[in-house]
Amino acid sequence: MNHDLFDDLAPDRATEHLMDGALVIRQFALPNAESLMEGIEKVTSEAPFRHMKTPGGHSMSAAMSCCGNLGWVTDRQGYRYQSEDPESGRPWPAMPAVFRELARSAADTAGFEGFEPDACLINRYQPGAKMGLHQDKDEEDFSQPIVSVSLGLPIVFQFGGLKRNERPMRVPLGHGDVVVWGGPARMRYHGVLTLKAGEHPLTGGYRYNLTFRRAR
Ligand code: MD3
Ligand code: FE
Repeated sequence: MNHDLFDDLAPDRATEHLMDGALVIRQFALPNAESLMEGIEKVTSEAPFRHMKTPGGHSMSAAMSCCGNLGWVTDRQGYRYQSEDPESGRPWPAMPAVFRELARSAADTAGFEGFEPDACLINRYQPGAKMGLHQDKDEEDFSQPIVSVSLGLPIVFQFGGLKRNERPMRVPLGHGDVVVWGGPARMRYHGVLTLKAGEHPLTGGYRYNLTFRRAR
């Protein structure tokens, strides 16, 4: 369904189809933004943000942490999901209820009913941080969507094709914006451009991104 006609009337629930399978729900997370930030603080007090190493040995410019039954990790061995934080050897922190419920209701809105994420990756961008074009393919079932939640400073998101060489489209993502990526959009290349410096009343000099996944 396309709600473009109502975007001016209901700016708090405006949706845009980027393309088949990708639904942007502008400011969907705004009512929960403070609770989400408290969740991020709780999770990262137990599993602190860190700059993980790619298999190639480079440090990622975004700092990451995870919560839920599984967390995504990268190191010299490769990319994978695992149930323990490699820094502590302990299970990842529990996924806060507000995280789970928001991801489920965004997925419902996009037509993916009953989404039950078992992993939430938390990315924190400081000015200068970016994420190059990549595919998310470490999950077992690509028929499950991914839900992303942006908080704090705005960034330009890049959304490409199924091959790395397809020219990506650029979409600005701001505080509270939620995107559901499923169906034919699920395997597209994507990334974000370099974060510009700024100050946000809730997140200070950072942008946070939560991605909810069904890893297994
Ligand atoms: C499209 N994060 O964590 S969120 C990632 O802003 C990641 O931190 C970016 O890419 C960020 O893997 C982009 C939007 C996003 C997330 C997952 C996707 C778009 C996606 C998976 C498939 C297609
Ligand atoms: Fe990704």
